[in-house]
Order: sequence, then structure tokens, then C-alpha cells
Amino acid sequence: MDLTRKLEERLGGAIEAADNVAVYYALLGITKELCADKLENAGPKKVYYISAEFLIGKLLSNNLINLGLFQEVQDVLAAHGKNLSEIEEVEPEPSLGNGGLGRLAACFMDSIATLGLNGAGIGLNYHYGLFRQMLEGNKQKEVKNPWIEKESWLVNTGIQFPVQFRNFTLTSRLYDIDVPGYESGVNKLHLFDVDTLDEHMVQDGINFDKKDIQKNLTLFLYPDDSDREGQLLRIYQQYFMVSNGAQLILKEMDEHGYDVHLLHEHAVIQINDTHPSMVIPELIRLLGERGIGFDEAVEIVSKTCAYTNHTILAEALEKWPLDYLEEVVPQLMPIIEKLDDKVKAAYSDPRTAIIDHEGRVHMANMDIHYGFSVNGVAALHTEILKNSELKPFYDIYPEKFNNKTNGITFRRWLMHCDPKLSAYITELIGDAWKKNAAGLEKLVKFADDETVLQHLLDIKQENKQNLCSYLKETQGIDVSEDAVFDIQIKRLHEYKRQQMNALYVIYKYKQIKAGHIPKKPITIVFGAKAAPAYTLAKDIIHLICCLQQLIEQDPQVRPHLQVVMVENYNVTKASKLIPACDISEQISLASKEASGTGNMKFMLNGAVTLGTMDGANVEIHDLVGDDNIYIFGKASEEVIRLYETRGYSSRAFYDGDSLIEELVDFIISKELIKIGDPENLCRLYKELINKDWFMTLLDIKEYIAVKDRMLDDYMDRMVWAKKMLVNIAKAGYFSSDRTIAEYNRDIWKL
Ligand code: 26Q
Repeated sequence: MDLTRKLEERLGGAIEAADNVAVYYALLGITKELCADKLENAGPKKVYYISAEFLIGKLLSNNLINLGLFQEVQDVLAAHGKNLSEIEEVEPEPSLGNGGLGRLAACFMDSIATLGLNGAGIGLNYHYGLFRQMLEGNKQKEVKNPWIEKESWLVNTGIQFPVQFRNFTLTSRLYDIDVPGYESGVNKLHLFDVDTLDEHMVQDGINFDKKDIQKNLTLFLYPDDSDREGQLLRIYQQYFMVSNGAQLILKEMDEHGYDVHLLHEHAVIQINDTHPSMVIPELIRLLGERGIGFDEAVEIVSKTCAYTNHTILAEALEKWPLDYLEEVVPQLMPIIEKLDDKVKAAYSDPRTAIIDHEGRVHMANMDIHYGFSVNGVAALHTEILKNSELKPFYDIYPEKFNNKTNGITFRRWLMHCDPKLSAYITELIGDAWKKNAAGLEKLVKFADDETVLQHLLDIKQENKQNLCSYLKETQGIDVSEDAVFDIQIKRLHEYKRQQMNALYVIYKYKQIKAGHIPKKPITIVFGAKAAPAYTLAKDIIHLICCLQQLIEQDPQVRPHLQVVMVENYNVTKASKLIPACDISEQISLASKEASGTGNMKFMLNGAVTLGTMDGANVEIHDLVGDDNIYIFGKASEEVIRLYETRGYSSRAFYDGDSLIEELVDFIISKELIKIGDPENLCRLYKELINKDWFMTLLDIKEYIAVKDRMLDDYMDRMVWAKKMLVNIAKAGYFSSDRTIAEYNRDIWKL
């Protein structure tokens, strides 16, 4: 391919003369064309990964990598005085997900295509992704976050379906995004939309009229559902997604001339958490319309659908009131009721019912009864599902339960985000690891090679410098590159315990004030969005921002300690932060983080984990061994027992330990109250003392001790570099290629 000529053609002149915006759009057009020319993965059976979220992030560089063109494009641009990473900045990020579950779906799309599997994603084409976060007055402000411009990755397929609701019928429009596999065929991500959408209905911030469904259906990702209107809109979105998905699947069956009685032989539907669960009754309904009797339809659908659980937090399990469903999708009600009747006739345990005694539909329960597979997303998580959260179901259907430990795509999370490390690994062991990540193990033989270890340290240092320039440019903050980089980036949630890290900041601040100077400066970086209606999460952001300001203004402390709250944390920022990290904070309350995937990204990029025995941290620990990870905190069994016996009292920890008391009291100290909002700080203070549902104070002392030991160990550079190397070498297990190969082997059987 003559890239230079193609670019010039699209630019209508010399590359040198074009600006970055023009070059970006030229590259977008060329890349889309190349994707369209590639062979589509095919086969007799197809997986449909249906998900309310696909947090794909920017696509240009990743698509170029997967098409094998990245280097060539970079070289051609450089020869004409252009820089690909600057051009990348032009691309708006499609933030079509909240966090882990959505990003996992995106990594899975990459791996399904890369493994050459016949598969597609099905979701919604939100016009505004997750809100853009602005930090003003040390508080989060939400702003709408558009990503669709005149030219984008979307391709209008011309395919449309009618979707019927109680009071009206909406016609959908299907847009596709091509997903090229790494040196492999292409799959489609199908995103459904409505033509009647009205982007002008957004008022200030992210507020809009939630009742005008025809105009707002795909306007926002997960609109705030703290009120009834929000929840109804969410049901509208979910049904719109699954009805379109089901109609598309049946259309494809017809096109292949397959008999729909044999749907399960040609299609498997992976239900990503309960958000798409209505696909079960909807498919039963559509099969009924084609003349298949209820019992047979149930049997066909049950052999086609598989369910993944991503959370054990009770409040995140979807339970829709019958009257809400009745108001939106009355046609599903008789089906859901019959499914529930069957369950109640067979099993008397009320915990396994679909409709509970308060008239709420438990979506997960429907998935488990009427799907053939139930999987958790890390070994510990699946064990907890089997032995406590979903035990009544495990007793009935032990054969349905299986574990699929999450993974990440190494194309984005190593090759793209850390090109220097990626190239160095290839220099050491060749590039077979790019197709078979387990090959990274070969690095272990360099564990005592000081030249290699020094090189790893040098790359880390360069990545820190890059991050510092980026933060200076984007947020105007000066971060010293000569510090230990301790990073916690993830959604803000109490169970993830950013507040515990903040208490550590307070501890260090007071230590430095008392004259105990750390051997090396420490920079503690946070990046997190709080759900707009999650008051306490916003209070924690406020505390972190106030601490940042307090330290920034304190010449005695600032040379030794810094806090940075990165604004608008998203996929793009993650890919800049992760390669620069020394200490990866994975400090959730044991039993609460289903898996985590950030933990894997950090490990792969040579950060050392500071974590609890939770989620996939347990498997990271198994792989790297005690010497290469820092574990602290109470184990999940103990935590589960504390919940059962109501045995945890934060007040007792506060009263019984003068250090804990001192740290918590600092939240409402005169220093902080001067900077912050007393209402937010007092609320958080009271919460920690009186409730602390996620047991911050239970683990805080051990956390401080282990983090300080870690900082001590960091000083021996060669010993630390060896830990980095072992982490990279053992990360191969966490390739999403491995995860997807297991889904295919055990569940999809394509
Ligand atoms: C539910 C009801 C009403 C409104 C919203 C929701 C809702 C929305 C999003 C419930 C859950 C989510 C997202 C969950 C999620 O991201 N879970 C994460 O999944 C990752 C991939 O498996 C895991 O690594 C994380 O541990 C898990 O928290």
C-alpha cells in the first residue's frame, strides 16, 4: 500500500501542509477502508457478546497495531514532520462504559477477533459517553461528553428493526464499528441507535428530560437512575438493546438458512451481567411469534444463553419492580410470570424465585435458571458465588458454575501504551509473546541480569517523565519525576477504599511535619469518577482534592510528598498513567472486588502490587509469589464472617487506637476545614466513625505498615527491578486471549 499517496489523496495536498486534525481524519478514513477490506471471521456457530457497555476508548492506534500498520504509519508521518501520538490527541474518546465491566467487554472484542472466532458485540450507541469530570473548587462537576462527529468509526448499516413498547414503537438504526483482530480477521461491534434522538434536549451539565423516550433513548450511558424516571429509562434502554439484538440474531439465522429450532447450535449469547437479561424472555417471545411453543422456546433459549456475574455487591444486583416492567414492556410480563411459575413449582426456596414476595424481578435469578452457564470473573469471586452469594443456585445447578478469570488485551495495555518496554521485551525474547502471552515467562531467566534490570528501571524513568509532561500540559500541575509513583485509578467506590489511601496521605503528612522525612519523595496519584448521585464517593474526592491543595501549599511537606487527583480519568489517561507506575494500589475490602483488571495492567507494565487478598490479586499472588507482591489486610472469610455476625465496629477501632483517631480527626481539622467544605468533610468523618460499611479502619494500620515497608524496599533498586521483571514475566496469564480461549473451550464451543 502506498500510504503517502493515500494520505495526500485524502488531504488534497502535501502531508506537511496539513494540520493534525486533517491528518487524523485522513487516517480514520484510510483505516476504516482497510478494515472493510479485511476478511470477516466466520464459522458455523457465532458468539454474541451482549453488553450495555463497551468502553472501547480511542481506536486509531489500536486498529493500526492490529492491522500491522502502526510502524509504517508512524514512519511515514515522521518523514513528513508529523507525530502520531500528537495526532491521536485529536480523536475523541468513546467512553461507552462506566469502568471494569465495560472495559472488559472491549478487551474481549479484541481477543475474540484476534483468535479468529466468529463473534460480534451487541450494545447501544450512546451519543454521550460517561460524563466528563471537571474538578472545580475541589469538587467533581459533571459535563456531557460527546464523541460522535461528522466522521467517526461508526458505519451506518441501513439495518433497522421495530421495537415495541407499551405506548409506542421505535424504529432502530444499526451502526457498526469494525473490530480488527491482531494479525487476524475482523468482527463487528453492533451499536443500536434511534433516528429520532435529540441532542439538544440536554440542559445544563448532564440533565435532560428523562420522560421523552423517543428523543433520549440513546442520549446517555446509564443516566442517573436514583429516581423513578431514571430507572424507567434504563429499562427502556435495556429492552431496546435486547430486542434489537434478538431480532438481529434471528435475521442472521435466517440468512444462513438455519432452522431456528436449532438456534443453540449456531448461536451462543453471552449476557454481560444482568443489564441484557431481558434477552431471555424477548427471545422466547420472538420464537413464539415464529410458531414455537412455550416449553420448546424455553428449552432452546436456555441452551443458547450464558450469564457472567461481575459483582457481589447486593445493591448492584438488578431487581426491577413488576409495575416498572409492566409500564415499559407489557408483552414480556406473561413470559416472565410463566418462567417464575416453573421455578416456583420446582424449587420451594424463596431465594431462588424470579419474582420475590415484594413483586420485584430478580434478573440474575432468571439468567441462572434459564441459561446453561454461570461464570464468575476470578477464582475467589467464583468460589464466593458458589459458597455464599449464589449458594442456593449452586446446590441446584453445580454443573452450570464455572470460573473465567478476567484478562486484558496486551495490544492496548502493553504494545500501545508502553512501546519502549514492548520493544525491549522483544529484543530480549523475540516477539512470539505478542501472539502467545505465556511466552513472557522467558523473561524470568534475566531475573539476575543487572544490565536488563537497569534497563527496566531506565524505561520506567522515561515513562515517568512522559507522564509529568502530560500532566503539566493537560492539568497544569508540576509533578516531580524523581519520586516513587504510587497510583490508584478506578471508579470511586467505598469498597475500593480510596479513603484508606487518603488516610495514609494524612499519616505521611503528619510524619513529615514531625520531622520524619521519607528517604525518597512519594507522589500519590488518584484518578476516579464518582457516580453523580453517590454522595459519599463525592465526599472522598473532595477530601483527596483538599489534601492535594494542603500539601501543595506547604513548603515543609511538598518536597517529600505530593498528592495528584487526575481530572477526568478515562481509558486514554489510564494508558498514560499505568506505564509510569511503581506501586499499584489494589486495596479493596477482601471479598468485594470481583476481579479487578487494572491490577493486571499495572503488573504487565512492571508495577508492584500493594493489595488485599481480593479478586484477581489472589491469582497475581499465586503467580509471582510472596517476594513480588505486598499483601495486607483481613482475608475474605474473615470479612464475610464479620458481616454475618455484625462483628465490625468502626467506633471500636477509632476509640481503641490513638493513631487511627488522630488520622480520622484530621479530616475535620482546622487545616482542612480552612480549605474544604465543612459539610462534605464532616459527613465523611461521621461516616467513618459511625458506619464505615467497607471496614477502612479494620485494615488501615496494616496498610500503613506494609506500604512503608514497600517504600523501604524500593530503595534497593536492583532488588526492586527484579520484582518488576517477575511481575512482567508472570503477567502472560492475564492476557484476554487466554480468557477468551477458555470461554470458547468451556462455554461457547465455536
Ligand atoms: C446496576 C443497577 C442499576 C444501575 C446500574 C447498575 C450497574 C452498572 C454498572 C451495576 C454494575 C455495573 C458495573 C460493574 C462492574 O464494572 N463490575 C466490575 O467488573 C469487572 C470486570 O469483570 C471486574 O474486574 C470488577 O471487579 C467489577 O467491579
